Amino acid sequence: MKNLPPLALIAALAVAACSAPATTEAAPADTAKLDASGAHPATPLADAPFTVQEIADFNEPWAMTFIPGTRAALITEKSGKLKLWQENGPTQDVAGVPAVAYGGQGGFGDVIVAPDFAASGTIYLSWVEAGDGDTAGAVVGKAKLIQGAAPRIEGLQIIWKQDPKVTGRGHYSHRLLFSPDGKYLFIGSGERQKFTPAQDMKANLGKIVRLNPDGSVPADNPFADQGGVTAQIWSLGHRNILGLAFDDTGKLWNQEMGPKGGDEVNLVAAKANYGYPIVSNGDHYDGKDIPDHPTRPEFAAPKLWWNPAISPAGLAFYGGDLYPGWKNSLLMGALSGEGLIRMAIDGETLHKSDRWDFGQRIREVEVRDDGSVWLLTDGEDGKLVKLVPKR
Ligand SMILES: [Ca+2]
Ligand SMILES: [Ca+2]
Repeated sequence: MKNLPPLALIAALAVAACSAPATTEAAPADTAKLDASGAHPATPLADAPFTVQEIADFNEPWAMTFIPGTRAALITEKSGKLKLWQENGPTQDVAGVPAVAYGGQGGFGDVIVAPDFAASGTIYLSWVEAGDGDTAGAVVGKAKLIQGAAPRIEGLQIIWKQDPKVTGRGHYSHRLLFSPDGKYLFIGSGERQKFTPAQDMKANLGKIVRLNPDGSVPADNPFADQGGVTAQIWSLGHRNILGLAFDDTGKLWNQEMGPKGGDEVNLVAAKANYGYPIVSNGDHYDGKDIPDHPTRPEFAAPKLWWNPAISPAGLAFYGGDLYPGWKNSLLMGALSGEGLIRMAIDGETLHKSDRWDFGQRIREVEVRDDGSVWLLTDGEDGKLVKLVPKR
């Protein structure tokens, strides 16, 4: 009996045995300090559980979506082209796309397929439209994609517009996402670098809006009874939303480019106010202070934030098994942060699990139905790349 180790030691050995196996899944205790801070150090790409395979070249690619049940994808180029990339065929230009107001941060934006795409061929696109007096604003349209030797879209119909159009060429956001049940279209609508519209209920800027697939307003929207663009609003107090994703439990997450040192990932709730520009864990780029989130608990605080800035771009839920420990994560690209960030989802909490240093600006993250992760790198020599799991 006296040779048995004390109970505390047995417990410690048991914990050590449990945590010893090599895994990329960071336990909450490992990331608690990072999660509560803006810090998030990058690790070399060589340590990642994948290698990066370059697949195709694009000119300022902005967004992509795989066409369900195929090995093809639609990819927007900011200057105004829509490309149909095929794994086993040529990359084609899709004809019939709208003219876009290209400049600054704007041009062609997002592309997604409708929930009923298999039957209808419907896709949704966002782009920037010029207005009077050097103003501009994002719009969203739907059209039917015709594939084949000469792919094209037909019947393009604009279903939503940023209101009001304002001067400047920044913070359009114009990210699109359908709810998992296919009933609602969510649009990230940036505050157009004008700050105060994010809190203005008479503007749909700085908001996440929720629409029916035809662009009409769902009767159960939180501000539906107020009419006008107010009725479109699902959540407010956002800055520049560049990624939206549902997880497999139906929670909606968004990321947004914050002010200096205030990039955020939020859990999106109806009617919630995320506080910009009244509060932010970052501060204005001109040096002016913005009170941090804890000073105003009535505003919803980010689940995670980054300082220095990583400039988030793209957001995707990962539920697959191709990369060890990634199941139930959010994947997010970083522009100035030049990499890929993985956040483990733990109920309504997120953890800073991985940040890999690509040395390249990442614009878009997409998961194919075989569980493989694909990225678009940013810029005039942008690439479609595939993350090939290491064996
Ligand atoms: Ca996408
Ligand atoms: Ca602050």
